[in-house]
Amino acid sequence: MNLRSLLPMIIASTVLLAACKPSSAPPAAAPASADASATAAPGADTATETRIGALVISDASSRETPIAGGTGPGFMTIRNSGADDDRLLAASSPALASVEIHEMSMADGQMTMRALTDGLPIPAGGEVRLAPGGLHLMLIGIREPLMAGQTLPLELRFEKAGAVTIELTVRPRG
Ligand SMILES: [Cu+2]
Repeated sequence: MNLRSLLPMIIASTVLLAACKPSSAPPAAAPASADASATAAPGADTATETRIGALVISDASSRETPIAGGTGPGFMTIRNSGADDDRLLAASSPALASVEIHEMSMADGQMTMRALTDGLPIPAGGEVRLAPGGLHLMLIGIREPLMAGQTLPLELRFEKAGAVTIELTVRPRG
C-alpha cells in the first residue's frame, strides 16, 4: 500500500485583477470623524485634502500591491463646491504605465467592470466617491511593488479645474 499517493497538491495562482474583486475588498474608507487628531486640532485633516479650483479631493488611497507589473485600485472623494459641472478626464503617474477610470456594477448577479471613456462627471455642488465596489481608478502596470504606508503621486486632469497632482496613500489589504 502506498500512502504517499495521497500527497496534497498546492495550486498557486496569481490573480492580477484581484483588486477589482469585491470579495477581497472590504470598504477601507472611514469617516473623517474617526480620526481623533482631526477633532483635536481644527483643520488638521486638511493635509489629506487637495484643492484645485472649486474641487476638493480627499481620502486618496490605493492598496498594497506586491507584484510589479500588476494592477491596483485608486480611491478618493471629489467634492465640487462650484456652480459648474466638471469632469475628471484622465489620470497618470510616472509610477504607472497607465490609469483608467472604472465603474463596477452588478449585472445578472455578476460583478462587472467597465472603463468610463468619456470621463467621470463631477456635478456642481456634488460629491463623487471612488470606493471599493463602485467607481475606482484602475492603476495599470505598477512599476514597483506598492507597500503599505507608501505614497504614490497621481496627476488628475479635470475639464474645468485643470490638472493637479495628489498623493495616494497605500493601505494594507484586508
Ligand atoms: Cu477596475
